[in-house]
Amino acid sequence: KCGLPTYTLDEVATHASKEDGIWVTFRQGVYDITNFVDQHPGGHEKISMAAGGSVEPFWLLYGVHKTPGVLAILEKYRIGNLSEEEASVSIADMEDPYAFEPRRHPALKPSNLKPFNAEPPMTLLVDSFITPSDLFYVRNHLPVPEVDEKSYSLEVSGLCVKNSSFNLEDLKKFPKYSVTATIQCAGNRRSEMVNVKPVKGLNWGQAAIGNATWSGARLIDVLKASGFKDNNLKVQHIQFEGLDTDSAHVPYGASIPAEKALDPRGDVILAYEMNGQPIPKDHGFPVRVIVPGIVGARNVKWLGRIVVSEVESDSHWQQNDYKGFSPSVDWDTVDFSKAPAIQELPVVSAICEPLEGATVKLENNKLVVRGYAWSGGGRRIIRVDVTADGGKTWHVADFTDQNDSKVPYHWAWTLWKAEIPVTQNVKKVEIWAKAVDSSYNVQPERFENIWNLRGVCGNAYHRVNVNIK
Ligand code: HEM
Ligand code: MTE
Ligand code: MO
Repeated sequence: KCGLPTYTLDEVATHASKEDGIWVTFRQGVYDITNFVDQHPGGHEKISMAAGGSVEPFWLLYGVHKTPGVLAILEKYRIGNLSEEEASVSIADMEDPYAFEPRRHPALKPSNLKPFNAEPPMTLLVDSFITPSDLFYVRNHLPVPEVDEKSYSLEVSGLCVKNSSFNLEDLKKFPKYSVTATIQCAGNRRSEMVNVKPVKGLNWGQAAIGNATWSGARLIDVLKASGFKDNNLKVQHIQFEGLDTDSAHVPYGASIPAEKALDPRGDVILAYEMNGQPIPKDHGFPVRVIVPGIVGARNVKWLGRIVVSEVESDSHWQQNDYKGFSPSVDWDTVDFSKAPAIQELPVVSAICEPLEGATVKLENNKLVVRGYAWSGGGRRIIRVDVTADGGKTWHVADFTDQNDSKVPYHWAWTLWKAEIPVTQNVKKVEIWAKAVDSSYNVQPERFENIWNLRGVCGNAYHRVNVNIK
Protein backbone atom coordinates (compact mmCIF):
# COMPACT_ATOMS: atom_id res chain seq x y z
CA LYS A 1 0.00 0.00 0.00
CA CYS A 2 2.06 2.92 -1.18
CA GLY A 3 0.89 6.48 -0.87
CA LEU A 4 -0.15 6.00 2.75
CA PRO A 5 1.79 7.70 5.56
CA THR A 6 4.46 5.94 7.59
CA TYR A 7 3.94 5.66 11.36
CA THR A 8 6.26 4.56 14.12
CA LEU A 9 5.40 1.89 16.70
CA ASP A 10 5.47 4.66 19.32
CA GLU A 11 2.81 6.64 17.44
CA VAL A 12 0.65 3.55 17.06
CA ALA A 13 0.94 2.95 20.80
CA THR A 14 -0.71 6.30 21.57
CA HIS A 15 -3.91 5.09 19.87
CA ALA A 16 -5.17 2.59 22.36
CA SER A 17 -8.63 3.80 23.40
CA LYS A 18 -11.99 4.76 21.91
CA GLU A 19 -11.16 8.47 22.52
CA ASP A 20 -7.76 8.39 20.82
CA GLY A 21 -8.85 5.83 18.28
CA ILE A 22 -7.85 2.17 18.34
CA TRP A 23 -4.92 1.36 16.11
CA VAL A 24 -3.21 -1.97 15.61
CA THR A 25 -0.45 -3.29 13.37
CA PHE A 26 -0.14 -6.43 11.32
CA ARG A 27 3.10 -7.05 9.46
CA GLN A 28 3.89 -3.68 7.80
CA GLY A 29 0.34 -2.33 7.96
CA VAL A 30 -1.14 0.15 10.42
CA TYR A 31 -4.91 -0.08 10.93
CA ASP A 32 -7.49 2.14 12.62
CA ILE A 33 -10.06 -0.40 13.81
CA THR A 34 -12.02 1.96 16.08
CA ASN A 35 -15.22 1.26 14.18
CA PHE A 36 -14.68 -2.48 13.94
CA VAL A 37 -14.11 -3.23 17.61
CA ASP A 38 -17.81 -3.54 18.46
CA GLN A 39 -18.45 -5.76 15.45
CA HIS A 40 -15.60 -8.15 16.25
CA PRO A 41 -16.96 -11.72 16.27
CA GLY A 42 -14.62 -12.61 19.11
CA GLY A 43 -15.91 -9.75 21.28
CA HIS A 44 -14.63 -6.25 21.98
CA GLU A 45 -12.66 -7.19 25.11
CA LYS A 46 -10.43 -9.58 23.20
CA ILE A 47 -9.66 -7.35 20.26
CA SER A 48 -9.02 -4.40 22.60
CA MET A 49 -6.07 -6.21 24.12
CA ALA A 50 -4.17 -5.54 20.90
CA ALA A 51 -4.97 -1.80 20.96
CA GLY A 52 -1.85 0.24 20.22
CA GLY A 53 0.21 -2.79 19.21
CA SER A 54 0.50 -5.79 16.98
CA VAL A 55 -2.32 -8.33 16.58
CA GLU A 56 0.19 -10.99 15.57
CA PRO A 57 0.99 -12.55 18.96
CA PHE A 58 -2.74 -12.85 19.62
CA TRP A 59 -3.35 -14.47 16.29
CA LEU A 60 -0.72 -17.08 17.09
CA LEU A 61 -3.05 -18.12 19.88
CA TYR A 62 -6.32 -17.72 18.00
CA GLY A 63 -5.67 -19.48 14.72
CA VAL A 64 -9.10 -18.56 13.31
CA HIS A 65 -7.52 -15.36 12.05
CA LYS A 66 -5.17 -17.03 9.60
CA THR A 67 -7.65 -16.76 6.72
CA PRO A 68 -7.87 -14.44 3.70
CA GLY A 69 -11.32 -13.35 4.94
CA VAL A 70 -9.91 -11.86 8.12
CA LEU A 71 -7.12 -10.13 6.21
CA ALA A 72 -9.67 -8.64 3.80
CA ILE A 73 -11.64 -7.16 6.71
CA LEU A 74 -8.44 -5.77 8.19
CA GLU A 75 -7.29 -4.22 4.92
CA LYS A 76 -10.44 -2.07 4.80
CA TYR A 77 -9.18 -0.22 7.89
CA ARG A 78 -5.63 0.41 6.71
CA ILE A 79 -4.40 3.95 7.34
CA GLY A 80 -0.66 3.59 6.91
CA ASN A 81 2.56 1.63 7.15
CA LEU A 82 5.37 0.97 9.55
CA SER A 83 8.91 1.59 8.40
CA GLU A 84 10.46 -1.58 7.05
CA GLU A 85 12.83 -1.67 9.97
CA GLU A 86 10.11 -1.58 12.61
CA ALA A 87 7.92 -3.99 10.69
CA SER A 88 10.66 -6.59 10.52
CA VAL A 89 10.72 -6.67 14.32
CA SER A 90 7.05 -7.59 14.52
CA ILE A 91 7.28 -10.17 11.74
CA ALA A 92 10.10 -11.87 13.57
CA ASP A 93 7.87 -12.04 16.65
CA MET A 94 5.09 -13.64 14.65
CA GLU A 95 7.29 -16.47 13.54
CA ASP A 96 9.03 -16.89 16.85
CA PRO A 97 7.58 -19.74 18.92
CA TYR A 98 9.49 -18.21 21.85
CA ALA A 99 7.42 -15.01 21.74
CA PHE A 100 5.61 -15.91 24.99
CA GLU A 101 8.52 -16.77 27.23
CA PRO A 102 8.12 -15.53 30.81
CA ARG A 103 10.32 -12.85 32.36
CA ARG A 104 13.33 -14.36 34.13
CA HIS A 105 15.35 -13.17 37.06
CA PRO A 106 18.64 -11.69 35.83
CA ALA A 107 20.52 -13.72 38.47
CA LEU A 108 19.84 -16.87 36.43
CA LYS A 109 22.84 -17.42 34.17
CA PRO A 110 21.62 -18.79 30.84
CA SER A 111 23.48 -21.59 29.10
CA ASN A 112 20.96 -21.31 26.27
CA LEU A 113 18.18 -18.81 25.48
CA LYS A 114 15.80 -20.59 23.10
CA PRO A 115 14.83 -22.94 24.65
CA PHE A 116 15.66 -21.27 27.92
CA ASN A 117 18.15 -23.01 30.20
CA ALA A 118 19.78 -21.34 33.14
CA GLU A 119 21.26 -21.90 36.58
CA PRO A 120 21.55 -19.66 39.64
CA PRO A 121 24.85 -18.59 41.25
CA MET A 122 26.39 -21.44 43.27
CA THR A 123 26.81 -19.56 46.55
CA LEU A 124 23.10 -18.83 46.61
CA LEU A 125 22.24 -22.53 46.70
CA VAL A 126 23.76 -23.14 50.12
CA ASP A 127 22.24 -20.01 51.65
CA SER A 128 18.81 -21.59 51.81
CA PHE A 129 17.55 -25.15 52.26
CA ILE A 130 14.59 -24.20 50.04
CA THR A 131 15.65 -22.73 46.71
CA PRO A 132 13.49 -19.66 45.90
CA SER A 133 11.33 -20.45 42.85
CA ASP A 134 12.59 -17.48 40.83
CA LEU A 135 16.17 -18.66 41.31
CA PHE A 136 15.56 -22.37 40.67
CA TYR A 137 17.44 -23.66 37.61
CA VAL A 138 15.36 -23.89 34.43
CA ARG A 139 15.71 -26.68 31.91
CA ASN A 140 13.32 -26.36 28.95
CA HIS A 141 13.57 -28.41 25.77
CA LEU A 142 10.89 -26.46 23.92
CA PRO A 143 9.08 -23.13 24.07
CA VAL A 144 7.13 -22.55 27.29
CA PRO A 145 3.51 -23.36 26.41
CA GLU A 146 0.85 -20.72 27.01
CA VAL A 147 -1.65 -22.52 29.26
CA ASP A 148 -4.92 -20.94 30.38
CA GLU A 149 -5.68 -22.25 33.86
CA LYS A 150 -9.43 -21.91 33.26
CA SER A 151 -9.45 -24.23 30.26
CA TYR A 152 -6.62 -26.44 31.52
CA SER A 153 -7.45 -30.12 31.55
CA LEU A 154 -5.43 -33.19 32.47
CA GLU A 155 -6.33 -36.33 30.52
CA VAL A 156 -5.91 -39.81 31.99
CA SER A 157 -6.08 -42.89 29.77
CA GLY A 158 -4.59 -46.34 29.22
CA LEU A 159 -4.69 -49.72 30.94
CA CYS A 160 -7.04 -50.28 33.90
CA VAL A 161 -8.45 -46.75 33.82
CA LYS A 162 -11.46 -45.20 32.16
CA ASN A 163 -10.64 -42.16 30.05
CA SER A 164 -10.97 -39.26 32.44
CA SER A 165 -10.15 -35.61 32.56
CA PHE A 166 -9.52 -33.29 35.48
CA ASN A 167 -9.46 -29.52 35.48
CA LEU A 168 -7.46 -27.54 38.01
CA GLU A 169 -10.43 -27.27 40.39
CA ASP A 170 -10.91 -31.05 40.25
CA LEU A 171 -7.24 -31.61 41.14
CA LYS A 172 -7.48 -29.19 44.06
CA LYS A 173 -10.36 -31.23 45.52
CA PHE A 174 -8.08 -34.22 46.19
CA PRO A 175 -6.25 -34.26 49.55
CA LYS A 176 -3.37 -31.81 49.23
CA TYR A 177 0.09 -33.27 49.84
CA SER A 178 3.32 -31.36 50.23
CA VAL A 179 6.72 -32.86 49.61
CA THR A 180 10.08 -31.17 49.84
CA ALA A 181 12.14 -32.68 47.06
CA THR A 182 15.36 -31.91 45.25
CA ILE A 183 15.27 -32.00 41.47
CA GLN A 184 18.48 -32.38 39.55
CA CYS A 185 19.12 -32.41 35.83
CA ALA A 186 21.03 -35.47 34.61
CA GLY A 187 23.44 -33.01 32.98
CA ASN A 188 24.34 -31.20 36.22
CA ARG A 189 28.17 -30.78 36.47
CA ARG A 190 28.62 -31.58 32.78
CA SER A 191 31.14 -28.74 32.46
CA GLU A 192 33.56 -30.76 34.60
CA MET A 193 33.14 -33.93 32.55
CA VAL A 194 33.89 -31.93 29.39
CA ASN A 195 37.44 -31.39 30.63
CA VAL A 196 38.07 -35.09 29.93
CA LYS A 197 36.66 -35.03 26.40
CA PRO A 198 33.87 -33.01 24.73
CA VAL A 199 30.28 -34.26 25.01
CA LYS A 200 26.98 -33.25 23.45
CA GLY A 201 24.84 -31.19 25.79
CA LEU A 202 24.43 -27.88 27.61
CA ASN A 203 27.45 -26.85 29.61
CA TRP A 204 25.91 -26.97 33.09
CA GLY A 205 27.96 -26.00 36.12
CA GLN A 206 27.02 -27.43 39.52
CA ALA A 207 23.75 -25.53 40.00
CA ALA A 208 21.36 -27.46 37.71
CA ILE A 209 19.80 -28.66 40.97
CA GLY A 210 17.40 -27.14 43.46
CA ASN A 211 15.22 -28.01 46.42
CA ALA A 212 11.59 -26.89 46.69
CA THR A 213 8.37 -27.72 48.48
CA TRP A 214 5.85 -28.99 45.97
CA SER A 215 2.14 -29.35 46.75
CA GLY A 216 -0.68 -31.02 44.91
CA ALA A 217 -2.73 -34.19 44.50
CA ARG A 218 -1.16 -37.60 44.81
CA LEU A 219 -0.85 -39.38 41.46
CA ILE A 220 -2.29 -42.54 42.96
CA ASP A 221 -5.43 -40.69 44.14
CA VAL A 222 -6.02 -39.30 40.65
CA LEU A 223 -5.50 -42.73 39.09
CA LYS A 224 -7.97 -44.27 41.57
CA ALA A 225 -10.50 -41.58 40.72
CA SER A 226 -10.10 -42.74 37.11
CA GLY A 227 -11.10 -46.25 38.15
CA PHE A 228 -7.58 -47.63 38.55
CA LYS A 229 -7.20 -50.81 40.59
CA ASP A 230 -3.67 -51.92 41.28
CA ASN A 231 -4.22 -55.60 40.53
CA ASN A 232 -3.12 -55.85 36.93
CA LEU A 233 0.52 -56.85 36.58
CA LYS A 234 0.46 -55.72 32.97
CA VAL A 235 0.75 -52.18 34.26
CA GLN A 236 4.50 -51.49 34.11
CA HIS A 237 4.96 -47.81 33.34
CA ILE A 238 3.15 -44.53 33.88
CA GLN A 239 3.74 -42.15 30.98
CA PHE A 240 3.50 -38.37 31.11
CA GLU A 241 3.06 -35.87 28.30
CA GLY A 242 3.73 -32.15 28.49
CA LEU A 243 1.75 -29.42 26.73
CA ASP A 244 4.98 -28.10 25.21
CA THR A 245 5.39 -29.31 21.66
CA ASP A 246 7.95 -29.16 18.88
CA SER A 247 7.27 -27.76 15.42
CA ALA A 248 5.72 -31.10 14.40
CA HIS A 249 3.39 -30.87 17.44
CA VAL A 250 5.13 -33.74 19.24
CA PRO A 251 4.98 -33.11 22.99
CA TYR A 252 7.74 -33.50 25.57
CA GLY A 253 7.25 -36.89 27.23
CA ALA A 254 8.69 -39.32 29.77
CA SER A 255 7.68 -42.27 31.91
CA ILE A 256 8.45 -43.81 35.28
CA PRO A 257 8.20 -47.44 36.43
CA ALA A 258 4.85 -48.44 37.94
CA GLU A 259 6.51 -49.53 41.20
CA LYS A 260 7.69 -45.98 41.82
CA ALA A 261 4.43 -44.39 40.71
CA LEU A 262 2.27 -46.70 42.84
CA ASP A 263 4.47 -46.88 45.96
CA PRO A 264 2.21 -45.45 48.69
CA ARG A 265 5.34 -43.86 50.21
CA GLY A 266 6.75 -42.81 46.86
CA ASP A 267 5.26 -39.31 47.13
CA VAL A 268 4.62 -38.87 43.40
CA ILE A 269 2.39 -35.82 43.17
CA LEU A 270 0.66 -33.74 40.55
CA ALA A 271 1.87 -30.43 41.88
CA TYR A 272 0.06 -27.13 41.35
CA GLU A 273 2.19 -25.23 43.87
CA MET A 274 5.90 -24.62 44.25
CA ASN A 275 7.02 -23.14 47.58
CA GLY A 276 3.42 -22.26 48.46
CA GLN A 277 2.62 -20.34 45.27
CA PRO A 278 1.12 -21.40 41.94
CA ILE A 279 3.91 -23.08 39.97
CA PRO A 280 5.72 -20.42 37.89
CA LYS A 281 5.49 -20.67 34.11
CA ASP A 282 9.05 -21.90 33.69
CA HIS A 283 8.53 -24.71 36.19
CA GLY A 284 5.35 -26.13 34.69
CA PHE A 285 2.32 -23.90 35.30
CA PRO A 286 -0.35 -24.95 36.09
CA VAL A 287 0.51 -28.61 36.88
CA ARG A 288 3.67 -30.69 36.83
CA VAL A 289 4.41 -34.18 38.07
CA ILE A 290 6.95 -34.39 40.87
CA VAL A 291 8.73 -37.74 41.04
CA PRO A 292 10.99 -37.44 44.09
CA GLY A 293 14.34 -39.22 43.86
CA ILE A 294 14.10 -39.54 40.08
CA VAL A 295 16.08 -37.62 37.44
CA GLY A 296 14.68 -34.18 36.53
CA ALA A 297 13.75 -35.29 33.02
CA ARG A 298 10.87 -37.46 34.28
CA ASN A 299 9.35 -34.62 36.34
CA VAL A 300 7.21 -33.53 33.41
CA LYS A 301 6.13 -29.90 33.44
CA TRP A 302 2.90 -28.46 31.91
CA LEU A 303 1.41 -31.92 32.39
CA GLY A 304 -1.32 -32.58 29.81
CA ARG A 305 -1.75 -36.33 29.80
CA ILE A 306 -1.09 -39.43 31.90
CA VAL A 307 -1.09 -42.85 30.20
CA VAL A 308 -1.09 -46.08 32.22
CA SER A 309 0.82 -48.59 30.12
CA GLU A 310 2.67 -51.85 29.62
CA VAL A 311 5.52 -49.95 27.98
CA GLU A 312 7.76 -46.94 28.54
CA SER A 313 7.08 -43.60 26.87
CA ASP A 314 8.20 -43.63 23.24
CA SER A 315 9.35 -40.04 23.60
CA HIS A 316 12.76 -39.11 22.24
CA TRP A 317 13.80 -38.04 25.75
CA GLN A 318 12.93 -41.45 27.19
CA GLN A 319 14.33 -43.56 24.37
CA ASN A 320 17.23 -41.70 22.77
CA ASP A 321 18.50 -39.36 25.43
CA TYR A 322 19.06 -39.41 29.22
CA LYS A 323 20.91 -42.74 29.15
CA GLY A 324 24.43 -43.58 30.24
CA PHE A 325 27.16 -45.51 28.39
CA SER A 326 30.71 -46.78 28.82
CA PRO A 327 33.47 -44.19 28.39
CA SER A 328 34.59 -46.02 25.23
CA VAL A 329 31.23 -45.78 23.46
CA ASP A 330 31.18 -42.98 20.87
CA TRP A 331 28.56 -41.57 18.50
CA ASP A 332 29.48 -44.15 15.85
CA THR A 333 28.97 -47.12 18.14
CA VAL A 334 26.23 -45.96 20.51
CA ASP A 335 23.00 -47.98 20.56
CA PHE A 336 20.43 -46.20 22.70
CA SER A 337 18.17 -49.26 22.77
CA LYS A 338 20.85 -51.12 24.76
CA ALA A 339 20.85 -48.89 27.85
CA PRO A 340 18.01 -48.35 30.32
CA ALA A 341 16.54 -44.88 30.75
CA ILE A 342 17.98 -43.05 33.76
CA GLN A 343 15.53 -43.01 36.68
CA GLU A 344 17.14 -42.79 40.16
CA LEU A 345 20.26 -40.61 40.12
CA PRO A 346 23.56 -41.55 41.79
CA VAL A 347 24.96 -39.88 44.92
CA VAL A 348 26.39 -36.43 44.27
CA SER A 349 27.82 -33.44 46.10
CA ALA A 350 29.34 -30.10 45.22
CA ILE A 351 31.31 -27.37 46.92
CA CYS A 352 29.38 -24.10 46.62
CA GLU A 353 31.74 -22.01 48.74
CA PRO A 354 34.49 -21.06 48.10
CA LEU A 355 34.24 -20.88 44.32
CA GLU A 356 36.91 -22.11 41.92
CA GLY A 357 39.72 -19.56 41.67
CA ALA A 358 38.63 -17.56 44.72
CA THR A 359 41.05 -15.97 47.17
CA VAL A 360 39.93 -16.83 50.68
CA LYS A 361 40.76 -15.70 54.19
CA LEU A 362 41.24 -18.35 56.86
CA GLU A 363 39.13 -18.18 60.01
CA ASN A 364 41.28 -19.31 62.99
CA ASN A 365 43.62 -21.00 60.51
CA LYS A 366 40.65 -22.89 59.13
CA LEU A 367 39.17 -22.94 55.67
CA VAL A 368 35.35 -22.85 55.69
CA VAL A 369 33.81 -24.99 52.95
CA ARG A 370 30.08 -25.29 52.26
CA GLY A 371 28.08 -27.31 49.78
CA TYR A 372 25.17 -29.61 49.00
CA ALA A 373 24.87 -33.40 48.81
CA TRP A 374 22.02 -35.54 47.54
CA SER A 375 21.27 -39.03 46.32
CA GLY A 376 18.50 -40.45 44.15
CA GLY A 377 15.86 -43.00 45.19
CA GLY A 378 15.29 -41.31 48.55
CA ARG A 379 18.66 -42.48 49.88
CA ARG A 380 19.77 -40.33 52.80
CA ILE A 381 23.16 -38.63 52.86
CA ILE A 382 25.01 -40.17 55.80
CA ARG A 383 28.39 -38.47 55.46
CA VAL A 384 30.30 -35.88 53.48
CA ASP A 385 34.12 -36.06 53.50
CA VAL A 386 36.23 -33.07 52.60
CA THR A 387 39.98 -32.85 52.08
CA ALA A 388 42.36 -30.01 51.33
CA ASP A 389 45.55 -32.10 51.06
CA GLY A 390 44.77 -34.53 48.25
CA GLY A 391 43.15 -37.09 50.52
CA LYS A 392 45.90 -37.44 53.15
CA THR A 393 43.41 -36.23 55.75
CA TRP A 394 39.66 -36.23 55.38
CA HIS A 395 37.38 -34.02 57.47
CA VAL A 396 33.77 -35.04 58.09
CA ALA A 397 31.43 -32.16 57.32
CA ASP A 398 28.63 -31.03 59.65
CA PHE A 399 25.12 -31.12 58.25
CA THR A 400 23.61 -27.67 58.49
CA ASP A 401 20.29 -28.72 56.91
CA GLN A 402 18.80 -32.15 56.58
CA ASN A 403 15.25 -33.44 56.91
CA ASP A 404 14.19 -35.73 59.75
CA SER A 405 16.36 -38.84 59.63
CA LYS A 406 13.53 -41.18 60.71
CA VAL A 407 11.39 -40.97 57.58
CA PRO A 408 11.97 -43.80 55.10
CA TYR A 409 12.84 -41.64 52.12
CA HIS A 410 15.04 -38.57 51.84
CA TRP A 411 13.91 -36.59 48.84
CA ALA A 412 15.55 -33.32 49.88
CA TRP A 413 19.21 -32.47 49.70
CA THR A 414 21.57 -32.07 52.65
CA LEU A 415 23.52 -28.85 53.09
CA TRP A 416 26.86 -29.16 54.80
CA LYS A 417 29.78 -27.19 56.17
CA ALA A 418 33.36 -28.23 56.94
CA GLU A 419 36.14 -26.31 58.65
CA ILE A 420 39.51 -27.52 57.48
CA PRO A 421 42.75 -26.64 59.25
CA VAL A 422 45.32 -25.33 56.79
CA THR A 423 49.00 -25.11 57.68
CA GLN A 424 50.48 -21.65 57.66
CA ASN A 425 52.35 -20.48 54.56
CA VAL A 426 50.28 -22.62 52.26
CA LYS A 427 49.31 -20.33 49.38
CA LYS A 428 47.10 -22.58 47.23
CA VAL A 429 44.91 -25.56 48.03
CA GLU A 430 42.69 -27.91 46.09
CA ILE A 431 39.58 -28.89 48.03
CA TRP A 432 37.78 -32.15 47.29
CA ALA A 433 34.36 -33.26 48.50
CA LYS A 434 32.63 -36.62 48.32
CA ALA A 435 29.34 -37.78 49.79
CA VAL A 436 28.22 -41.18 51.04
CA ASP A 437 24.55 -42.23 50.92
CA SER A 438 22.55 -44.62 53.10
CA SER A 439 23.36 -47.55 50.78
CA TYR A 440 27.06 -46.70 51.32
CA ASN A 441 27.35 -45.64 47.72
CA VAL A 442 30.16 -43.15 47.38
CA GLN A 443 31.08 -40.78 44.56
CA PRO A 444 33.72 -41.93 42.07
CA GLU A 445 37.10 -40.24 42.28
CA ARG A 446 37.51 -38.96 38.75
CA PHE A 447 35.49 -38.04 35.69
CA GLU A 448 37.85 -39.96 33.38
CA ASN A 449 36.25 -43.30 34.21
CA ILE A 450 32.62 -42.19 34.17
CA TRP A 451 32.80 -40.03 31.03
CA ASN A 452 29.88 -40.72 28.69
CA LEU A 453 28.96 -39.21 25.36
CA ARG A 454 25.84 -37.39 26.62
CA GLY A 455 27.59 -36.09 29.71
CA VAL A 456 25.04 -37.39 32.21
CA CYS A 457 25.34 -38.54 35.85
CA GLY A 458 28.52 -36.52 36.40
CA ASN A 459 29.12 -37.21 40.09
CA ALA A 460 32.89 -37.54 40.56
CA TYR A 461 34.53 -35.79 43.54
CA HIS A 462 34.06 -32.06 43.20
CA ARG A 463 37.45 -30.30 43.16
CA VAL A 464 37.90 -26.59 43.73
CA ASN A 465 41.20 -24.67 43.64
CA VAL A 466 41.56 -21.63 45.85
CA ASN A 467 44.26 -19.17 46.85
CA ILE A 468 44.86 -18.52 50.54
CA LYS A 469 45.24 -14.87 51.54
C1 HEM B 1 -12.89 -14.31 15.96
C2 HEM B 1 -11.48 -10.69 13.06
C3 HEM B 1 -8.30 -9.21 16.42
C4 HEM B 1 -9.71 -12.85 19.32
C5 HEM B 1 -12.74 -13.46 14.87
C6 HEM B 1 -13.43 -13.62 13.62
C7 HEM B 1 -13.05 -12.60 12.81
C8 HEM B 1 -12.11 -11.81 13.53
C9 HEM B 1 -13.52 -12.34 11.39
C10 HEM B 1 -14.39 -14.74 13.29
C11 HEM B 1 -13.58 -15.89 12.73
C12 HEM B 1 -14.37 -17.11 12.45
O1 HEM B 1 -15.20 -17.48 13.30
O2 HEM B 1 -14.12 -17.71 11.41
C13 HEM B 1 -10.51 -9.97 13.72
C14 HEM B 1 -9.85 -8.80 13.18
C15 HEM B 1 -8.95 -8.40 14.15
C16 HEM B 1 -9.06 -9.32 15.27
C17 HEM B 1 -10.07 -8.16 11.83
C18 HEM B 1 -7.96 -7.28 14.15
C19 HEM B 1 -8.14 -6.06 13.82
C20 HEM B 1 -8.40 -10.09 17.48
C21 HEM B 1 -7.58 -10.04 18.66
C22 HEM B 1 -7.98 -11.08 19.46
C23 HEM B 1 -9.04 -11.75 18.80
C24 HEM B 1 -6.47 -9.00 18.91
C25 HEM B 1 -7.46 -11.52 20.79
C26 HEM B 1 -6.82 -10.82 21.64
C27 HEM B 1 -10.71 -13.52 18.67
C28 HEM B 1 -11.41 -14.64 19.23
C29 HEM B 1 -12.32 -15.06 18.28
C30 HEM B 1 -12.17 -14.19 17.13
C31 HEM B 1 -11.18 -15.26 20.62
C32 HEM B 1 -13.30 -16.20 18.43
C33 HEM B 1 -12.61 -17.46 17.99
C34 HEM B 1 -13.55 -18.63 18.07
O3 HEM B 1 -14.76 -18.44 17.97
O4 HEM B 1 -13.02 -19.71 18.21
N1 HEM B 1 -11.92 -12.36 14.80
N2 HEM B 1 -10.02 -10.25 14.96
N3 HEM B 1 -9.26 -11.14 17.60
N4 HEM B 1 -11.20 -13.27 17.40
FE1 HEM B 1 -10.62 -11.76 16.22
N1 MTE C 1 8.83 -31.18 31.16
C1 MTE C 1 8.44 -30.68 29.98
N2 MTE C 1 7.13 -30.72 29.66
N3 MTE C 1 9.33 -30.15 29.11
C2 MTE C 1 10.68 -30.11 29.40
O1 MTE C 1 11.48 -29.61 28.59
N4 MTE C 1 12.44 -30.71 31.02
C3 MTE C 1 12.78 -31.77 31.99
C4 MTE C 1 11.84 -31.74 33.16
N5 MTE C 1 10.47 -31.67 32.72
C5 MTE C 1 11.11 -30.66 30.64
C6 MTE C 1 10.12 -31.17 31.52
C7 MTE C 1 14.15 -31.71 32.47
S1 MTE C 1 15.36 -32.40 31.49
C8 MTE C 1 14.45 -31.25 33.72
S2 MTE C 1 16.02 -31.35 34.33
C9 MTE C 1 13.41 -30.64 34.59
O2 MTE C 1 12.14 -30.62 33.96
C10 MTE C 1 13.78 -29.22 34.94
O3 MTE C 1 12.83 -28.65 35.79
P1 MTE C 1 12.89 -27.10 36.13
O4 MTE C 1 13.01 -26.32 34.86
O5 MTE C 1 11.64 -26.79 36.89
O6 MTE C 1 14.12 -26.91 36.99
MO1 MO D 1 17.32 -32.38 32.58
